[in-house]
Amino acid sequence: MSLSLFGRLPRAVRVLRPARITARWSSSLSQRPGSDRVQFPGAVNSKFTTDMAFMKPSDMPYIPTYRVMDSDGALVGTDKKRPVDVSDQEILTWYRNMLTVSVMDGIMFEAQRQGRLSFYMVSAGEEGISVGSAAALTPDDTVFAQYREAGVFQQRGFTLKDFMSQLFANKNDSGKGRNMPVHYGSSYPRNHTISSPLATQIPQASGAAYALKLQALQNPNVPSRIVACYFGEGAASEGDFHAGLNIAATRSCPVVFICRNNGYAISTPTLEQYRGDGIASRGLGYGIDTIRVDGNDIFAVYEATREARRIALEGGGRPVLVEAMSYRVSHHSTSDDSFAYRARVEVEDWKRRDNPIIRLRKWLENQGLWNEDLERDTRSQMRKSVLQEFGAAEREKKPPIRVAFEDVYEEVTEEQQAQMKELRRILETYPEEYDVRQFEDGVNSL
Ligand SMILES: Cc1ncc(C[n+]2csc(CCOP(=O)(O)OP(=O)(O)O)c2C)c(N)n1
Repeated sequence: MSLSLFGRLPRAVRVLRPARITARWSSSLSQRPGSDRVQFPGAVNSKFTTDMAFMKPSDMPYIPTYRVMDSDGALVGTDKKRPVDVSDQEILTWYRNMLTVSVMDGIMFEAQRQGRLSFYMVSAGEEGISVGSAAALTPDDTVFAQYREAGVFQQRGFTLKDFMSQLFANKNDSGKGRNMPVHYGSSYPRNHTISSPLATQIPQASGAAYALKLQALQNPNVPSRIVACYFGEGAASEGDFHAGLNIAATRSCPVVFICRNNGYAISTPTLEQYRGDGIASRGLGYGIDTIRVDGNDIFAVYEATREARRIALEGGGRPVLVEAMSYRVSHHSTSDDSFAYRARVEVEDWKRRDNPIIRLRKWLENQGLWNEDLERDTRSQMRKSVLQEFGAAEREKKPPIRVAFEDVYEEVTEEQQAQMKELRRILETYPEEYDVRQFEDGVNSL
Protein backbone atom coordinates (compact mmCIF):
# COMPACT_ATOMS: atom_id res chain seq x y z
CA MET A 1 0.00 0.00 0.00
CA SER A 2 2.64 2.49 1.04
CA LEU A 3 4.89 1.19 -1.73
CA SER A 4 2.65 2.93 -4.25
CA LEU A 5 3.96 6.17 -2.79
CA PHE A 6 7.32 5.46 -4.36
CA GLY A 7 5.63 4.74 -7.66
CA ARG A 8 4.81 8.41 -7.99
CA LEU A 9 8.28 9.69 -7.14
CA PRO A 10 11.08 10.18 -9.68
CA ARG A 11 13.30 7.26 -10.58
CA ALA A 12 16.24 8.43 -8.45
CA VAL A 13 14.15 8.06 -5.33
CA ARG A 14 13.40 4.43 -6.06
CA VAL A 15 17.07 3.65 -6.56
CA LEU A 16 18.07 5.30 -3.30
CA ARG A 17 15.31 3.72 -1.20
CA PRO A 18 16.96 2.38 2.00
CA ALA A 19 17.61 -1.36 1.78
CA ARG A 20 16.35 -2.22 5.24
CA ILE A 21 12.89 -0.81 4.63
CA THR A 22 12.62 -2.82 1.40
CA ALA A 23 13.48 -6.03 3.25
CA ARG A 24 10.87 -5.42 5.90
CA TRP A 25 8.09 -4.48 3.54
CA SER A 26 8.73 -7.26 1.13
CA SER A 27 8.58 -9.99 3.79
CA SER A 28 5.25 -11.76 4.03
CA LEU A 29 3.38 -10.85 7.16
CA SER A 30 1.24 -13.98 7.26
CA GLN A 31 2.12 -16.71 9.74
CA ARG A 32 3.80 -19.61 7.94
CA PRO A 33 2.74 -23.02 9.24
CA GLY A 34 5.45 -24.59 11.40
CA SER A 35 7.59 -21.46 11.49
CA ASP A 36 9.56 -20.92 14.68
CA ARG A 37 9.30 -17.16 14.22
CA VAL A 38 6.47 -14.81 15.00
CA GLN A 39 5.01 -13.03 12.02
CA PHE A 40 3.34 -10.21 13.89
CA PRO A 41 4.05 -7.03 11.96
CA GLY A 42 5.42 -5.33 15.06
CA ALA A 43 8.33 -7.73 15.66
CA VAL A 44 9.12 -9.62 12.49
CA ASN A 45 12.20 -11.57 13.55
CA SER A 46 11.16 -12.70 17.02
CA LYS A 47 11.36 -16.44 17.79
CA PHE A 48 8.66 -18.28 19.73
CA THR A 49 9.77 -19.62 23.09
CA THR A 50 8.17 -21.82 25.76
CA ASP A 51 10.54 -20.44 28.36
CA MET A 52 8.85 -17.58 30.22
CA ALA A 53 11.88 -15.47 31.05
CA PHE A 54 11.95 -11.73 31.66
CA MET A 55 15.02 -10.17 30.15
CA LYS A 56 17.13 -8.36 32.72
CA PRO A 57 19.31 -5.39 31.88
CA SER A 58 21.93 -6.85 34.22
CA ASP A 59 22.17 -10.01 32.07
CA MET A 60 23.13 -7.92 29.05
CA PRO A 61 26.79 -7.24 28.34
CA TYR A 62 27.78 -3.65 29.09
CA ILE A 63 28.56 -1.68 25.96
CA PRO A 64 32.35 -1.37 25.66
CA THR A 65 34.17 1.97 25.37
CA TYR A 66 36.27 2.41 22.25
CA ARG A 67 39.74 3.84 22.72
CA VAL A 68 42.84 4.27 20.58
CA MET A 69 45.22 5.80 23.14
CA ASP A 70 45.57 5.18 26.88
CA SER A 71 45.91 7.85 29.56
CA ASP A 72 49.70 7.93 29.05
CA GLY A 73 49.23 8.91 25.42
CA ALA A 74 50.34 5.46 24.20
CA LEU A 75 48.47 3.72 21.36
CA VAL A 76 46.63 0.64 22.58
CA GLY A 77 45.57 -1.14 19.35
CA THR A 78 48.44 -3.58 18.76
CA ASP A 79 48.45 -3.07 15.00
CA LYS A 80 48.39 0.74 15.15
CA LYS A 81 51.45 2.63 13.98
CA ARG A 82 49.65 5.90 13.54
CA PRO A 83 46.57 6.83 15.57
CA VAL A 84 44.57 8.32 12.69
CA ASP A 85 45.04 8.94 8.98
CA VAL A 86 45.59 12.68 9.30
CA SER A 87 48.87 14.62 9.24
CA ASP A 88 50.89 15.63 12.31
CA GLN A 89 50.13 19.21 11.34
CA GLU A 90 46.40 18.54 11.57
CA ILE A 91 46.79 16.85 14.96
CA LEU A 92 48.76 19.87 16.19
CA THR A 93 45.86 22.07 15.08
CA TRP A 94 43.47 19.94 17.15
CA TYR A 95 45.78 20.35 20.12
CA ARG A 96 45.94 24.12 19.68
CA ASN A 97 42.17 24.28 19.32
CA MET A 98 41.61 22.37 22.57
CA LEU A 99 44.15 24.62 24.28
CA THR A 100 42.52 27.80 22.93
CA VAL A 101 39.14 26.77 24.35
CA SER A 102 40.74 25.88 27.68
CA VAL A 103 42.67 29.17 27.94
CA MET A 104 39.59 31.19 26.93
CA ASP A 105 37.47 29.27 29.47
CA GLY A 106 39.90 30.03 32.30
CA ILE A 107 39.93 33.76 31.55
CA MET A 108 36.20 34.16 30.90
CA PHE A 109 35.16 32.17 33.98
CA GLU A 110 37.26 34.53 36.12
CA ALA A 111 35.95 37.56 34.22
CA GLN A 112 32.41 36.52 35.11
CA ARG A 113 33.38 36.15 38.77
CA GLN A 114 34.63 39.75 38.60
CA GLY A 115 31.27 40.84 37.21
CA ARG A 116 32.55 41.85 33.77
CA LEU A 117 30.36 39.24 32.08
CA SER A 118 26.84 38.15 33.05
CA PHE A 119 27.29 34.37 32.65
CA TYR A 120 29.71 31.72 31.43
CA MET A 121 30.04 27.96 31.01
CA VAL A 122 33.33 26.15 30.49
CA SER A 123 33.85 22.83 28.73
CA ALA A 124 36.82 21.64 30.81
CA GLY A 125 37.38 17.90 30.31
CA GLU A 126 35.21 17.83 27.17
CA GLU A 127 37.43 19.65 24.69
CA GLY A 128 38.42 16.32 23.12
CA ILE A 129 34.81 15.41 22.37
CA SER A 130 34.00 18.68 20.63
CA VAL A 131 37.25 19.26 18.74
CA GLY A 132 37.70 15.57 17.81
CA SER A 133 34.16 15.11 16.52
CA ALA A 134 34.06 18.43 14.64
CA ALA A 135 37.34 17.49 12.93
CA ALA A 136 35.49 14.59 11.31
CA LEU A 137 32.80 16.85 9.82
CA THR A 138 32.97 18.85 6.59
CA PRO A 139 32.24 22.60 6.57
CA ASP A 140 29.01 21.81 4.68
CA ASP A 141 27.69 19.60 7.48
CA THR A 142 25.14 21.16 9.79
CA VAL A 143 25.63 21.32 13.57
CA PHE A 144 23.10 21.59 16.39
CA ALA A 145 24.82 22.04 19.77
CA GLN A 146 23.70 22.24 23.42
CA TYR A 147 26.13 24.79 25.01
CA ARG A 148 29.22 22.93 26.20
CA GLU A 149 30.71 22.56 22.74
CA ALA A 150 32.90 25.66 22.26
CA GLY A 151 35.48 23.31 20.71
CA VAL A 152 33.08 22.55 17.84
CA PHE A 153 32.87 26.25 17.03
CA GLN A 154 36.64 26.67 17.42
CA GLN A 155 37.37 23.71 15.14
CA ARG A 156 34.83 25.01 12.59
CA GLY A 157 36.51 28.38 12.26
CA PHE A 158 34.93 30.57 14.94
CA THR A 159 37.46 33.28 15.85
CA LEU A 160 38.21 34.74 19.28
CA LYS A 161 36.49 37.89 18.04
CA ASP A 162 33.36 35.85 17.22
CA PHE A 163 33.35 34.28 20.70
CA MET A 164 33.93 37.59 22.48
CA SER A 165 31.34 39.52 20.42
CA GLN A 166 28.68 37.00 21.48
CA LEU A 167 29.82 36.93 25.12
CA PHE A 168 29.69 40.73 25.36
CA ALA A 169 26.56 41.02 23.19
CA ASN A 170 28.14 43.78 21.13
CA LYS A 171 27.25 45.02 17.65
CA ASN A 172 29.55 42.44 15.98
CA ASP A 173 27.64 39.51 17.49
CA SER A 174 25.91 37.56 14.71
CA GLY A 175 23.08 36.95 17.21
CA LYS A 176 22.72 40.75 17.62
CA GLY A 177 23.27 40.62 21.37
CA ARG A 178 19.90 39.05 22.12
CA ASN A 179 21.00 35.80 23.73
CA MET A 180 22.74 34.86 26.97
CA PRO A 181 26.51 34.39 26.76
CA VAL A 182 27.72 31.05 25.32
CA HIS A 183 24.68 30.76 22.99
CA TYR A 184 26.83 30.86 19.85
CA GLY A 185 25.71 30.40 16.25
CA SER A 186 27.00 30.96 12.72
CA SER A 187 25.55 30.80 9.25
CA TYR A 188 28.60 29.16 7.62
CA PRO A 189 29.75 26.64 8.57
CA ARG A 190 26.16 26.15 9.56
CA ASN A 191 26.04 25.98 13.37
CA HIS A 192 22.43 26.48 14.39
CA THR A 193 22.20 29.04 17.18
CA ILE A 194 22.23 27.47 20.63
CA SER A 195 19.11 27.92 22.74
CA SER A 196 18.63 27.21 26.44
CA PRO A 197 15.69 24.74 26.48
CA LEU A 198 17.40 21.36 26.70
CA ALA A 199 17.05 18.75 23.95
CA THR A 200 14.83 20.84 21.68
CA GLN A 201 17.59 20.71 19.09
CA ILE A 202 17.39 16.90 18.85
CA PRO A 203 14.14 16.54 16.84
CA GLN A 204 15.10 19.71 14.94
CA ALA A 205 18.35 18.01 13.94
CA SER A 206 16.39 15.00 12.67
CA GLY A 207 14.18 17.31 10.63
CA ALA A 208 17.18 19.14 9.18
CA ALA A 209 18.76 15.78 8.31
CA TYR A 210 15.55 14.73 6.57
CA ALA A 211 15.69 17.93 4.53
CA LEU A 212 19.32 17.21 3.55
CA LYS A 213 18.28 13.73 2.50
CA LEU A 214 15.49 15.07 0.28
CA GLN A 215 17.89 17.63 -1.22
CA ALA A 216 20.36 14.84 -2.04
CA LEU A 217 17.56 12.85 -3.71
CA GLN A 218 16.52 15.83 -5.81
CA ASN A 219 20.07 16.71 -6.77
CA PRO A 220 22.53 13.81 -6.48
CA ASN A 221 25.38 16.12 -7.60
CA VAL A 222 25.50 18.20 -4.40
CA PRO A 223 28.17 16.99 -1.95
CA SER A 224 26.75 14.65 0.70
CA ARG A 225 26.01 16.35 3.98
CA ILE A 226 24.99 15.20 7.42
CA VAL A 227 23.71 16.80 10.59
CA ALA A 228 25.71 16.43 13.83
CA CYS A 229 23.63 16.92 16.96
CA TYR A 230 25.19 17.34 20.42
CA PHE A 231 23.56 17.00 23.84
CA GLY A 232 24.33 15.94 27.42
CA GLU A 233 23.23 12.76 29.18
CA GLY A 234 20.84 14.89 31.26
CA ALA A 235 19.18 16.34 28.18
CA ALA A 236 18.70 12.77 26.93
CA SER A 237 16.01 12.33 29.62
CA GLU A 238 13.81 14.86 27.82
CA GLY A 239 10.90 13.69 25.67
CA ASP A 240 12.50 15.42 22.70
CA PHE A 241 15.34 12.88 22.81
CA HIS A 242 12.84 10.10 22.23
CA ALA A 243 11.01 11.99 19.49
CA GLY A 244 14.25 12.95 17.75
CA LEU A 245 15.88 9.52 17.69
CA ASN A 246 12.73 7.64 16.77
CA ILE A 247 11.84 9.93 13.87
CA ALA A 248 15.45 9.85 12.62
CA ALA A 249 15.34 6.04 12.66
CA THR A 250 11.94 5.63 11.00
CA ARG A 251 12.61 8.31 8.35
CA SER A 252 16.22 7.12 7.82
CA CYS A 253 17.81 10.53 8.36
CA PRO A 254 21.55 11.18 7.92
CA VAL A 255 22.17 12.49 11.44
CA VAL A 256 24.94 11.67 13.94
CA PHE A 257 23.79 12.12 17.53
CA ILE A 258 26.71 12.84 19.84
CA CYS A 259 25.94 12.49 23.52
CA ARG A 260 28.44 13.98 25.97
CA ASN A 261 28.06 11.78 29.04
CA ASN A 262 30.00 13.72 31.69
CA GLY A 263 28.46 12.13 34.77
CA TYR A 264 26.36 15.08 35.97
CA ALA A 265 23.43 17.27 34.96
CA ILE A 266 24.04 20.24 37.27
CA SER A 267 23.75 18.47 40.67
CA THR A 268 22.12 15.29 39.35
CA PRO A 269 24.49 12.31 39.09
CA THR A 270 23.82 9.71 36.39
CA LEU A 271 22.51 7.23 39.00
CA GLU A 272 19.52 9.54 39.42
CA GLN A 273 19.33 10.33 35.71
CA TYR A 274 18.81 6.77 34.39
CA ARG A 275 19.20 3.09 35.31
CA GLY A 276 20.12 1.57 31.95
CA ASP A 277 23.60 1.20 30.45
CA GLY A 278 24.11 4.90 29.74
CA ILE A 279 22.64 6.50 26.65
CA ALA A 280 24.26 4.12 24.14
CA SER A 281 22.01 1.20 25.11
CA ARG A 282 18.98 3.25 24.07
CA GLY A 283 20.25 3.72 20.52
CA LEU A 284 19.92 -0.02 19.89
CA GLY A 285 16.32 0.10 21.07
CA TYR A 286 15.56 2.63 18.33
CA GLY A 287 17.30 0.43 15.74
CA ILE A 288 20.20 2.89 15.48
CA ASP A 289 23.87 1.92 14.96
CA THR A 290 25.62 2.95 18.16
CA ILE A 291 29.10 3.25 19.64
CA ARG A 292 30.49 4.32 23.02
CA VAL A 293 33.86 6.05 23.00
CA ASP A 294 36.41 7.34 25.48
CA GLY A 295 35.80 11.09 25.34
CA ASN A 296 39.25 11.85 26.77
CA ASP A 297 40.80 10.19 23.72
CA ILE A 298 40.56 12.65 20.82
CA PHE A 299 41.71 9.98 18.34
CA ALA A 300 38.90 7.61 19.37
CA VAL A 301 36.34 10.44 19.13
CA TYR A 302 37.61 11.49 15.70
CA GLU A 303 37.66 7.93 14.30
CA ALA A 304 34.22 7.07 15.66
CA THR A 305 32.67 10.27 14.32
CA ARG A 306 34.26 9.88 10.91
CA GLU A 307 32.92 6.33 10.65
CA ALA A 308 29.54 7.45 12.01
CA ARG A 309 29.44 10.12 9.30
CA ARG A 310 30.13 7.48 6.64
CA ILE A 311 27.41 5.16 7.98
CA ALA A 312 24.96 8.08 8.24
CA LEU A 313 25.22 8.60 4.47
CA GLU A 314 24.88 4.92 3.57
CA GLY A 315 21.91 3.89 1.46
CA GLY A 316 20.54 7.43 1.28
CA GLY A 317 20.72 8.07 5.01
CA ARG A 318 20.40 6.64 8.50
CA PRO A 319 21.06 7.88 12.02
CA VAL A 320 24.02 6.91 14.22
CA LEU A 321 24.50 7.43 17.96
CA VAL A 322 27.89 8.15 19.55
CA GLU A 323 28.09 8.26 23.34
CA ALA A 324 31.31 9.96 24.43
CA MET A 325 32.25 9.34 28.06
CA SER A 326 33.92 12.08 30.09
CA TYR A 327 33.84 13.80 33.45
CA ARG A 328 32.61 17.36 34.01
CA VAL A 329 35.62 18.64 35.97
CA SER A 330 34.24 22.17 36.17
CA HIS A 331 31.24 23.67 37.90
CA HIS A 332 28.09 23.41 35.77
CA SER A 333 28.19 27.16 35.08
CA THR A 334 29.16 30.39 36.81
CA SER A 335 25.82 30.14 38.67
CA ASP A 336 26.82 26.83 40.26
CA ASP A 337 29.14 25.77 43.09
CA SER A 338 29.53 22.04 42.47
CA PHE A 339 31.23 21.38 45.81
CA ALA A 340 27.76 21.68 47.31
CA TYR A 341 26.93 18.24 45.84
CA ARG A 342 30.19 16.42 45.09
CA ALA A 343 33.45 15.96 46.96
CA ARG A 344 36.34 18.23 46.06
CA VAL A 345 38.63 15.18 46.14
CA GLU A 346 36.57 13.43 43.43
CA VAL A 347 37.09 16.40 41.11
CA GLU A 348 40.79 16.77 41.97
CA ASP A 349 41.22 13.07 41.35
CA TRP A 350 39.77 13.35 37.86
CA LYS A 351 41.80 16.44 37.07
CA ARG A 352 44.97 14.61 38.01
CA ARG A 353 44.11 11.25 36.52
CA ASP A 354 43.11 12.06 33.00
CA ASN A 355 41.99 14.75 30.61
CA PRO A 356 41.89 15.06 26.82
CA ILE A 357 44.44 17.86 26.57
CA ILE A 358 47.14 16.25 28.69
CA ARG A 359 46.57 12.91 26.96
CA LEU A 360 47.16 14.35 23.48
CA ARG A 361 50.07 16.41 24.78
CA LYS A 362 51.75 13.20 26.00
CA TRP A 363 51.31 11.61 22.57
CA LEU A 364 52.70 14.71 20.82
CA GLU A 365 55.69 14.81 23.18
CA ASN A 366 56.38 11.12 22.59
CA GLN A 367 56.48 11.88 18.86
CA GLY A 368 58.86 14.81 19.37
CA LEU A 369 56.17 17.20 18.08
CA TRP A 370 55.74 19.17 21.29
CA ASN A 371 57.72 20.17 24.37
CA GLU A 372 57.69 22.27 27.53
CA ASP A 373 58.95 25.44 25.79
CA LEU A 374 56.35 25.26 23.03
CA GLU A 375 53.63 24.67 25.61
CA ARG A 376 54.66 27.70 27.68
CA ASP A 377 55.06 30.03 24.69
CA THR A 378 51.80 28.89 23.07
CA ARG A 379 49.79 29.30 26.27
CA SER A 380 51.22 32.76 26.88
CA GLN A 381 50.51 33.81 23.29
CA MET A 382 46.96 32.48 23.56
CA ARG A 383 46.36 34.34 26.83
CA LYS A 384 47.49 37.56 25.15
CA SER A 385 45.20 37.03 22.16
CA VAL A 386 42.19 36.22 24.36
CA LEU A 387 42.77 39.28 26.57
CA GLN A 388 43.21 41.51 23.53
CA GLU A 389 39.91 40.36 21.94
CA PHE A 390 38.22 40.47 25.35
CA GLY A 391 39.20 44.14 25.79
CA ALA A 392 38.22 45.07 22.25
CA ALA A 393 34.81 43.34 22.53
CA GLU A 394 34.12 44.95 25.89
CA ARG A 395 34.81 48.43 24.50
CA GLU A 396 32.72 47.87 21.35
CA LYS A 397 29.25 49.44 21.09
CA LYS A 398 26.14 47.39 21.74
CA PRO A 399 23.80 46.79 18.76
CA PRO A 400 21.26 49.55 17.98
CA ILE A 401 18.25 49.52 20.36
CA ARG A 402 16.02 49.03 17.34
CA VAL A 403 17.34 45.46 17.09
CA ALA A 404 15.30 44.52 20.18
CA PHE A 405 12.16 44.87 18.01
CA GLU A 406 13.46 43.35 14.80
CA ASP A 407 13.39 39.67 13.81
CA VAL A 408 10.57 38.84 16.23
CA TYR A 409 8.67 38.36 13.00
CA GLU A 410 10.16 38.65 9.56
CA GLU A 411 8.91 42.23 9.36
CA VAL A 412 8.44 44.81 12.11
CA THR A 413 4.69 45.04 12.72
CA GLU A 414 2.63 48.21 13.14
CA GLU A 415 2.28 47.50 16.87
CA GLN A 416 6.05 47.14 17.20
CA GLN A 417 6.56 50.41 15.33
CA ALA A 418 4.27 52.11 17.85
CA GLN A 419 6.23 50.50 20.72
CA MET A 420 9.50 51.76 19.25
CA LYS A 421 8.10 55.26 19.01
CA GLU A 422 6.91 55.11 22.59
CA LEU A 423 10.30 53.83 23.77
CA ARG A 424 12.02 56.70 22.00
CA ARG A 425 9.67 59.19 23.70
CA ILE A 426 10.46 57.69 27.14
CA LEU A 427 14.23 57.66 26.53
CA GLU A 428 14.14 61.29 25.38
CA THR A 429 11.92 62.38 28.26
CA TYR A 430 14.17 60.78 30.94
CA PRO A 431 17.74 61.04 29.63
CA GLU A 432 19.12 60.98 33.20
CA GLU A 433 17.51 57.60 33.86
CA TYR A 434 18.57 55.84 30.68
CA ASP A 435 22.13 56.07 29.44
CA VAL A 436 21.90 54.90 25.84
CA ARG A 437 25.36 56.03 24.73
CA GLN A 438 26.68 52.47 24.71
CA PHE A 439 24.16 51.51 21.99
CA GLU A 440 25.02 52.18 18.35
CA ASP A 441 23.25 55.44 17.25
CA GLY A 442 21.60 55.92 20.68
CA VAL A 443 17.91 56.86 20.44
CA ASN A 444 18.29 57.63 16.74
CA SER A 445 18.00 53.96 15.82
CA LEU A 446 14.40 53.99 17.03
C1 LIG B 1 13.96 21.99 29.27
C2 LIG B 1 14.95 22.45 30.26
N1 LIG B 1 14.90 21.98 31.53
C3 LIG B 1 15.81 22.39 32.45
C4 LIG B 1 16.79 23.30 32.10
C5 LIG B 1 17.79 23.76 33.14
N2 LIG B 1 19.11 23.15 32.87
C6 LIG B 1 20.07 23.81 32.19
S1 LIG B 1 21.43 22.89 31.98
C7 LIG B 1 20.78 21.56 32.80
C8 LIG B 1 21.56 20.29 32.96
C9 LIG B 1 21.88 19.60 31.66
O1 LIG B 1 22.74 18.52 31.86
P1 LIG B 1 23.38 17.70 30.67
O2 LIG B 1 22.42 17.60 29.55
O3 LIG B 1 23.90 16.43 31.23
O4 LIG B 1 24.58 18.62 30.15
P2 LIG B 1 25.87 19.14 30.90
O5 LIG B 1 25.48 20.47 31.55
O6 LIG B 1 26.30 18.13 31.89
O7 LIG B 1 26.89 19.38 29.83
C10 LIG B 1 19.49 21.87 33.24
C11 LIG B 1 18.64 20.94 34.00
C12 LIG B 1 16.80 23.77 30.77
N3 LIG B 1 17.73 24.64 30.34
N4 LIG B 1 15.90 23.33 29.87
